Amino acid sequence: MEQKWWKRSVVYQIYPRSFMDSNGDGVGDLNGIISRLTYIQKLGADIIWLCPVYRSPNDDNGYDISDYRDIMAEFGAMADFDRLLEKAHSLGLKIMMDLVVNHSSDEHAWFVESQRSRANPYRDFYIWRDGKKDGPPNNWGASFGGSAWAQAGPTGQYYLHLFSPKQPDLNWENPSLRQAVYSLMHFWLDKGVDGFRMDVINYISKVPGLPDGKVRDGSYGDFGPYCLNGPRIHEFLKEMHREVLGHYPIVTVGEMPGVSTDQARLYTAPEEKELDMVFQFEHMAVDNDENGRWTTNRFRLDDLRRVLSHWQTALHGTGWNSLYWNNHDQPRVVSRFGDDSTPEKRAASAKMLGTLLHMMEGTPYVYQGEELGMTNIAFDRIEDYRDIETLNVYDEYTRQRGVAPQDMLRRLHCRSRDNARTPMQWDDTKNAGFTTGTPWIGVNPNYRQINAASQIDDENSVFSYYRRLIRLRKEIDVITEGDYTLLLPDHPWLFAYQRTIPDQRLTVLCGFNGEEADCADALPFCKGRLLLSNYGEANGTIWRPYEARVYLEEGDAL
Ligand code: TEU
Ligand code: CA
Repeated sequence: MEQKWWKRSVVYQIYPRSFMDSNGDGVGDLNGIISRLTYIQKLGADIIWLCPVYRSPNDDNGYDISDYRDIMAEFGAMADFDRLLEKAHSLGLKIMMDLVVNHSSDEHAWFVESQRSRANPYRDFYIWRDGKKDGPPNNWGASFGGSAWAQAGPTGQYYLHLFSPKQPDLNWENPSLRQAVYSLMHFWLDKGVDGFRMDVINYISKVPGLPDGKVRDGSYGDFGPYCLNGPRIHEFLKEMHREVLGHYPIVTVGEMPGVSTDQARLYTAPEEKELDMVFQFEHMAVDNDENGRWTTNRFRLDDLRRVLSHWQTALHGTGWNSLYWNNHDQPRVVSRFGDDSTPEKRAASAKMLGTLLHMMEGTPYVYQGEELGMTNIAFDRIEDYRDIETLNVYDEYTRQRGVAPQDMLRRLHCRSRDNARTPMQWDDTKNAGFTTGTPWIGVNPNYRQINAASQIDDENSVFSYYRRLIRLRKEIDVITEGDYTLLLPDHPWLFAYQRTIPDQRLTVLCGFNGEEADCADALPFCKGRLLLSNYGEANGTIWRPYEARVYLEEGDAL
């Protein structure tokens, strides 16, 4: 596999609304990001993934775009974006924009026109259908609850929205729509941005006829089989690559709920000329239960180990993995797969989880605050939550499914997207140094103990450990290129694997043990130089809580 620059890169994801507020209105903004760029540079990340900053009514916090060529008023102006780009580049940081083109906002000029009449030139920029027996065209349910169809305008027709009613799906069957998207992509790439993260990009090709889906739980049909990885998806992505992507030295990652390794290979193999990597979701479902995501269910190490190992071996030498634990849609990993019950276990397990991921093959993504060991939030009232998905699912489960409010709040504490969206914790001053105003969402009260100021100069902090992990990726070839072999596949609490190239062997041993334990099984693999440990040094077979060790063997005789 050719060595592409982004294979040794680490991406830092910024959710602008919650990152840094520069003007005291309680909402993060572009000038706030500019003021914190040197922090990201100190961490050692190479690329910033910027969640949507385009003009938006914020029904889904920017994932509902009303003008792809302008900046959201709350975040600043285009001049601020241009300064951010210039300053980032001057610090050696690249900027990856968030491209949301499966759907737009219903306040986009295209939709405002489209809903006027069947004959409007923009009608076919969206997916309009006649209803059936004065009901929606099919039984699909939307991701944020309710029917995936709504009516607008005087024609009585319905339009498709796989997310909220304010996020109408764009009609990719229409070549004019596709050209309009390619044109906006050129607009940003010609400004010098360095790539795109593409929101639910494997949703853009729908099965003709839009047939009813299987009704699973609740009363709506599943759109998945008819909208994910659809019949023309590769044709569309190859056209996008021909028309846009192939003309710039950029990096692309497709967010692909429901993608398999076989499909991921087709999306990311260089010879396919589509995308560079994908976000898969299998490891994000290991703690679902029979009711899906909305549960307090804990994961099983066997499942996590099996899924991550499968993706490592399936894409080795053919495609490329993105490696992530967190993003703005997921609960925080130290609370989810680690242990935030004490400061010591939180720090140890945060470092262990970082080790487990960053020593794998792929491009790692660090979500804002992950490098500090930031945790989930437990708001005790639904009124403290802000996320449309969280509010809708609380309403559905308490009013329609008979789940007690306190029980549903406990589930939200584990799975709500707002776990990732509380303000970045910069220091122990008011509002964690995020804003001098009233934050748009509550700050986690543990900011006094967990914040950047207390960690950036502490050699033993999670921040400093993440810096070492990121630096190792640039120094040790086997991390980028090595084969993957799972070790001790049945061990009850140790996740261990090896990466090898002819003259280097890396052995990574990560304990999910909550208490100190003896690990004689690990001893045969503890060979070579101890490259990194979250306890500083190794102590034979004694395995401290959430202990991680990385050994490196080098030489021709491996
Ligand atoms: O998320 C895609 C998606 O499938 C989400 O529904 C996500 O999986 C779910 O919330 C559980 O994690 C993307 C964006 O990342 C998300 O923020 C947007 O809300 C969504 O698309 C619509 O644009
Ligand atoms: Ca602000």
